Amino acid sequence: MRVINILPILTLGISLISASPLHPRQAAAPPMGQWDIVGDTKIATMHIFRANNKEIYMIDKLEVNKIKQANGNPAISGVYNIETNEVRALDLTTDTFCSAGSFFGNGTLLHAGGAEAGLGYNPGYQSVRFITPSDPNADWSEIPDGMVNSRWYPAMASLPSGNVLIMGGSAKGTGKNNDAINNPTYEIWTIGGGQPQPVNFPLLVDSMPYNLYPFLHVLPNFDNKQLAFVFANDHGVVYDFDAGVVVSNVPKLPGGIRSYPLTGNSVLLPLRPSLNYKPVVMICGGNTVMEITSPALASCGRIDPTDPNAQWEMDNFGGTGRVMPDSVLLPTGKVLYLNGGQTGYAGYHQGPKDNPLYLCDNPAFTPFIYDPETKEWTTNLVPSTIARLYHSVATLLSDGRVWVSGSNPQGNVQLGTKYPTEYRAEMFTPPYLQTGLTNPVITSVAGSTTLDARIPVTYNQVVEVTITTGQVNSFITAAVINTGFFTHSQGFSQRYVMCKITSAVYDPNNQNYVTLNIEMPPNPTIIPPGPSYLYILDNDVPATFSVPISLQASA
Ligand SMILES: *[C@@H]1O[C@H](CO)[C@@H](O)[C@H](O)[C@H]1NC(C)=O
Ligand SMILES: [Cu+2]
Repeated sequence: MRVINILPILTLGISLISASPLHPRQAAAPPMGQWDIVGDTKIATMHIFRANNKEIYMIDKLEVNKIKQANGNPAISGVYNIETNEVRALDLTTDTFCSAGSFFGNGTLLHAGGAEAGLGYNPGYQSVRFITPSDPNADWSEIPDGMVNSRWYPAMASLPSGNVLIMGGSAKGTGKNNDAINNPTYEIWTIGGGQPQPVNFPLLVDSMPYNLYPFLHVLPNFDNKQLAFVFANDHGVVYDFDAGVVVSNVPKLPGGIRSYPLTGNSVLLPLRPSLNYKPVVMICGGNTVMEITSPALASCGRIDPTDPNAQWEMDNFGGTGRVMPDSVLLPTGKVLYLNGGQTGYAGYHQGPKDNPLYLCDNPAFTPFIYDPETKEWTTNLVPSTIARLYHSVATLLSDGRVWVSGSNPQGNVQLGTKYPTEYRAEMFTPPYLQTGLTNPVITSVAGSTTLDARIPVTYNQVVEVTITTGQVNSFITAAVINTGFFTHSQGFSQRYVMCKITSAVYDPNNQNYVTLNIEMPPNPTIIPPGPSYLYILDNDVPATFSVPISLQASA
């Protein structure tokens, strides 16, 4: 008889290993993972988000991309179909250059900010834009002067209320921020509400000039509070967005500067019921000075910002300095770091196209995988062949692969240069899909066998999920993942919550059929309402696809 193991929540082994330096793998081991060039994005992918199991929404800045929108202007936004590798152009009227996005709890994405007019487009500095990917032929609607003031390089987050936070930015495109253009405020867009008023946010004054695209993570709690960790330059705060007060200051992160143009990466590590959803933030990479030859930071710091004695625990960034790294939370609860370069900082190249001087060079071709539990780095992964520098992105797919695109360190499309405007879409297959073990298949969720439309679930709901397994000794785990909105090394609202599996029963007539009871996250501070995905894994091998769900504030 086959044995089905589920994660024993209360006895989950918690690693007690303290900060470990590198654990080099055997030199002889062949590198793991696989890269495939899969398609042509036709639009440079400065910003992307995945909207369902087959579509990635792409947003660029104003430039003459390969396709046009309906009115004949060059398209700057489109939908990439992962199954067909085809692109559908979307219609915009304002410039989206260095903007941000996040979902409302109702399934509409709010996108905000941008820059000056051109190519038939209006200015986008104050624009807000809405799109509901579940609509047939979804397209943008815009309010060009939606925001009271301008935001280029703002950060955004979905809040526990289902509303969307927009924070910071500057009134103009700039190499680094300055007081004349700084916008040290935030605003909260509410479902059904009108234009919000900006609120002052002092961290964005005292972190000058390195405060653009501040890092922003909503923090779990059991007090129904809208708390977030906000970090810019080399320090951060915990802030209460209902009370409008700083709850605590977090110590300075040593090593250098982590925000644009010395861009590092910040990720909220997976939240686990066994650790009572203790939030640990990991910030990696960046640089010390805006110099082309300056080696990127090879350090990471991790911290629980809610700990009253919060201290940074420093780690080595897998042994390689990186500026502009992207991080993708994998279904296994590990973090994939990829893209970026090993020297310099973010920005366009200097000099002519024929003889450009790139601000960031020495591309980091090899992805790393970080295990937040053991603190080990897996670095013997196959390198990509494509440089992914300024304006490159990556996102997790439904089947556990990672889609990677972009790189465009110039103001206008340039092809045939050392680091061109990059239109090749690439797929990274992580080692967990190369084990030879059979992927589980999800066959129903909450009684529904239609698994490509979002299934509504509520907090704490115990959801019945049926799967088929093909492994001899199954070990089933489950997680809810918000795959986030990616731009400029940021994964806005990206989150991973491991789920309790309260029971697993297999069909006596067919040992491959298993019925699971999976408990959804306990409240909207753990993961805000709106679109997410339910991933099921068997011995760390993800199901053939994950199921789009929609977390609802109430039944
Ligand atoms: C969600 O709320 C936003 C903000 O009020 C609104 O623009 C959008 O139309 C709503 N979406 C749906 C699907 O109701
Ligand atoms: Cu940019």
